[in-house]
Amino acid sequence: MITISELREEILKNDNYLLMGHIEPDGDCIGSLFALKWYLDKLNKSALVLLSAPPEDKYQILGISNNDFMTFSDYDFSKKKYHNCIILDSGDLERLGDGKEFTAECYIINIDHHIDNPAFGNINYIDPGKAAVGEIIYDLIKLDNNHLLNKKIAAAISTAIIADTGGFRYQNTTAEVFSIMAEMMSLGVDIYNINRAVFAATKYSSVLLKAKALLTLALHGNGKIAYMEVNKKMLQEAEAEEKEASGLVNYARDITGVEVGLVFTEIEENKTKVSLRSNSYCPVNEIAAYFGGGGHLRAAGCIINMNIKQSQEAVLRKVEEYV
Ligand SMILES: [Mn+2]
Repeated sequence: MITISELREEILKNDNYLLMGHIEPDGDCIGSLFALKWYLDKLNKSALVLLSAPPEDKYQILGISNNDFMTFSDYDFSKKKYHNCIILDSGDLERLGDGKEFTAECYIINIDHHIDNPAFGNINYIDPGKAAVGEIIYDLIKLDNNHLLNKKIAAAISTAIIADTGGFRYQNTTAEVFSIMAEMMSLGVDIYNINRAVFAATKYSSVLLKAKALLTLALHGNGKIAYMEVNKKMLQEAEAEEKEASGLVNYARDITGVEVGLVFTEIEENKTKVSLRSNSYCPVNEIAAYFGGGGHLRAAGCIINMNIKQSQEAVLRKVEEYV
């Protein structure tokens, strides 16, 4: 792998960057995209963050302006072509969703921390030892001897790290993470309110969906596997969007004695999204990969072309082999 200094050299070689991350962007994705964008601004490099939709309201705390990004629908591909693209936090190119087409003729710099990233870029900087891509952006910015790091960039880096460490609760929380966060706080970043924005600000529809999903909670494999489902009817009744089901898997994983938590979400009648989380030993990224997905050792996902019940049977059988 190239070094962080070599990564910086590569980035400095070009200008006019398209910055993209995975669809349904989480805090690491949003935080690292805008931290990198504002850093490139300071280097007098032009960069556009391209998103499938405007950032969720909770990220308003970062002070993202409408000039900082564009969405797929308002981006006129025929008018301005980008030749250089930096892709963040995306385990593979498919994670860009419809955004993949915008990268077709681009020279791609791929910056990520997913262990199973196939190095799809022309330049790849993949470090699974980093808790968040935000940590890699921090390392990059630090090469410029501090003077480019300001409170706004620090808040974006903090959001990335807080999101991907689950507020410093996951196994990826290292001494390095705390040392970065101490520095971010000394720059005046409001950690309390970022934490609240990322984890505590919950919509009524999300809570209603949680109530419905929890009623389906079941144990399997001598209590080592806990799973629940989210179907279309529940989404409709709660007036919730599918992405609001994303945090539910933690409730399954956090049950005493459980090693693997699973949520099965109905996308279409014969298309089911599976979220997998583990606590201490099960490599859920292997299980997700078996079904065509991927992720991290303790957090992974896949989409299976079967209905919810069939998907449950297939995945539970596979997880049993591990617990
Ligand atoms: Mn991430």
